[in-house]
Amino acid sequence: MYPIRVRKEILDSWFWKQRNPSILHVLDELEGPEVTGQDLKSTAGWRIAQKCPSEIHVELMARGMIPDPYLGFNEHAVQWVGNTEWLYKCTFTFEPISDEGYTVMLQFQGLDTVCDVYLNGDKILSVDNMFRTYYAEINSSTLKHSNTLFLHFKSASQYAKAQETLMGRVRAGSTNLGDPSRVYLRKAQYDWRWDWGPELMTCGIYRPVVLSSYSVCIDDIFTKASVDDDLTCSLEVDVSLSGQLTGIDKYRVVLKDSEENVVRAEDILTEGKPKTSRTVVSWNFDEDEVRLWWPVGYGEQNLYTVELTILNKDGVVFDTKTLRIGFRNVKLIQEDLEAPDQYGTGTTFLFEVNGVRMFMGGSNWIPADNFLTTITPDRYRAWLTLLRDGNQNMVRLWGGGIYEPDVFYDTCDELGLLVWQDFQFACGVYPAHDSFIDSVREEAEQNVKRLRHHPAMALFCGNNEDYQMILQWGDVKDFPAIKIYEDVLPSVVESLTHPVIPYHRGSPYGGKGWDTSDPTVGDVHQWNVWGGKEFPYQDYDKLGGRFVSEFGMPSMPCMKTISYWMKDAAPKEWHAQSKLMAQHCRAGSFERRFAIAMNDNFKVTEDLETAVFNTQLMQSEAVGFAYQSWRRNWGAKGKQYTGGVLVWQSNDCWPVTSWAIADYFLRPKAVYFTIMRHLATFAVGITRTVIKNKPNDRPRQYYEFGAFQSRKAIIDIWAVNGSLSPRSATLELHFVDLCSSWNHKETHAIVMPPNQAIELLSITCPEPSKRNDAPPTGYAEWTTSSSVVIGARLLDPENGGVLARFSDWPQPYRFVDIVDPELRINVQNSEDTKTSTISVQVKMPAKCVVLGVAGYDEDPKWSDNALDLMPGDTQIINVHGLEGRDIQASYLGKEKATGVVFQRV
Ligand code: BMA
Repeated sequence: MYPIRVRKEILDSWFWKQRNPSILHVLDELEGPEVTGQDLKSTAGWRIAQKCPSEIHVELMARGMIPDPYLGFNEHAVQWVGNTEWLYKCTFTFEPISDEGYTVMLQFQGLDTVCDVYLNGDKILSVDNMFRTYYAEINSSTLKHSNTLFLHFKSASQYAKAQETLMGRVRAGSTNLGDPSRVYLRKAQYDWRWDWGPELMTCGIYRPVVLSSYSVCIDDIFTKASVDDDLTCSLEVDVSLSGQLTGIDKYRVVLKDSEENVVRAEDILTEGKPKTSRTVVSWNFDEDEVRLWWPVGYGEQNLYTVELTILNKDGVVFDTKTLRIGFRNVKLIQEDLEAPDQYGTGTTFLFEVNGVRMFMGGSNWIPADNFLTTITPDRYRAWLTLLRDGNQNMVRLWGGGIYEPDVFYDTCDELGLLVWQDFQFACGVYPAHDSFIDSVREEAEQNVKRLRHHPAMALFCGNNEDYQMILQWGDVKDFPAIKIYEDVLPSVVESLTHPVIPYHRGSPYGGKGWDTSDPTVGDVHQWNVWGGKEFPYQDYDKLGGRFVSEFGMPSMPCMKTISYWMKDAAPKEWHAQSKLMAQHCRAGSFERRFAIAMNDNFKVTEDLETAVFNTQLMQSEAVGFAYQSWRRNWGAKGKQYTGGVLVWQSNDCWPVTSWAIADYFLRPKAVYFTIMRHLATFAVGITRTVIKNKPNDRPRQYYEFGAFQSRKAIIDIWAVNGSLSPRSATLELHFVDLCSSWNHKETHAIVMPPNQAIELLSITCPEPSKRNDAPPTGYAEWTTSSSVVIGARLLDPENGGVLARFSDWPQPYRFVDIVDPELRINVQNSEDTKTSTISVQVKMPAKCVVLGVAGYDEDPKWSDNALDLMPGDTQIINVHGLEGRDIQASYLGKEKATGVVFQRV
């Protein structure tokens, strides 16, 4: 009788060692001594691995043989690891499953990267693509009860350099990204160093090794879950098999909902003609038989499982496979706009899911660690939940990282986060010789097949910034990889997905002659505030596009995270411009760029904690202004000028100063909460345009106190209704003077049409009738609105509940005379002190009130934070895990929460 497929992950004891180049034949290393003690100086012997999957740096760290490269300057002390060859070995047992013919297959789901694999002394694979799964079919007669796998990893950096010598040096990125030879090797490009990450050339078995024995194997199931324009659903299931098909009697397909209820089940007889590939079922569903999957905010994330089983005539199972799917229809709509906006007309770039056009708000994901084997499923879930809780509905997986493991996409399906997946090419002139194309095609096919059933999958994208960089450099004659982006990848996506998942050539891409900065077509990466032309961030509203898939502002992480890399550092390093702070900041020209953005807006400070607060506030203000300005462009159909905004970047891969909105330890920065508020279902926004007595080149939002006089300010107020029904509300405006007791309140009844932004008011900012500090002689016409904070709230007309709030402060902040807000925080703990309700109120306006706790115990989770507070508007925050600890607060004007002084010596 043919047996059921046996599949086991090889978790038996793995050993590792450094290759000894004086031993000529690598296989002679196999019998070397095992080292059990802590001989820290020698890497000669075999040491038992902590676990498998395994990476060499992680093993070396666990043994104390290298220091933690995330601390201090240690990155530089571990560079030798990437220039070294490494060996792994493992002995595994094998049990024959039948007397009759069957196949034995070894599957390597992720080898990083250049590796020869030997089984019982014979070379079975020679591989060089980290993004592919490699298969080795084993002749079962060569297997014994006990078998040895032996893996020889070569140095990836040296391999890439050798390829470069053969094929020529190309342009790739800038000096603060890794060595250009990286383009020749299919290995995560950020390993070579990026402008937010260290240079750590990882090496090892980073994903499982699986041994399978079978007579028949389901190689693949292709689930074509379709949703028509009238929202009727259907499912076609294709299967591909390998092995000995003759004994197959039937295919059984079962569709279940998430509660395990069977929706449909069918046995399909082969009638003696089993085929290696065929469609097994084609089901059309009645209304309500299955429910749609929706992105977060638009409905439930209904998921189903498709279970396919292959049986013989006695009902014995050969193989079975289950995939979780969802019914949804996703389209990328690029159609003519009805009327021009500030950029012209052009075409939309927006996503439509199940017939609903949706504004995308999200962020750009990089790998969450340089050591991929250390990212647990729980950490993936925590990260993605953080994004979802931050009102994000899309995450873009950037092209210089990896195709993430299944758990990432499974979690996105569950949370309703749409996925924009770049193919793994970033910022370089990639080659296109035959063997490279073959490997890339295989990589693309495998990953598209692995990801296509996820309802969260919204877009495949050819690369990150390869078109843009070539355009910018202007001197690159040859762009061979165009074959990859315009031929290989689109045809893989087109032929292997159904309904076809949209494909976009590159990010950014659009415009004539691939003018990747054309704001009227395709997507744009807006790097002209941080970088490029270094415009003030107050100009973001003029720097949008049809879809802004990247833009960002960096900030320092919080003091707790800085303390991690500062471990044992001398007091003099606790300064924003110290050597250790520079070691943990990789952004090009960060000194000059920070200086511009910070000096424009904030008072210069010597104190590190104050500088941390100020950079986070700067990032929060800049990015927040961009989100709100660009969401304001989401108009009615025909006027959906901006279809989405994805900030650079969601996360960090080590503790660092970067564009991340939450740091390596998942500690959200102020900007995280600001984005959350701007992406809420209902949002309200204000811009202030200060009218000056003479034209000048300062930001429109600035009050002038130099050669010009500010006469008055015009305020524009708008709102966004992200729900699919119209909504009535009361717009309440509260003007509060920071210099006197003057204040003014007014309300307006409004109606917000569904799924769009609406302009509400354009008025002159009222001015305090009397100020304590009358302008000096000659300044009689000086506007007094320069000390007025404007609070706007959208209130539910029925019950007065707050639907949205925003406050606009006079700018620049360095000129604002802050007054003590008389902050009052009231904590009500639940009985077990796990959850607490906090009410926060002020007597005078407060900017960016950051609540926190002292010490290094686990951070509490705040439902909101980095609050702008107005008098008379108590804000309620839910906190999880406060556990009785005291709350500390910092805000503009009192930037130090801890009271601890880190002084420059
Ligand atoms: C974008 C990204 C990354 C980079 C980031 C910040 O262009 O695609 O390459 O890390 O900018 O410079």
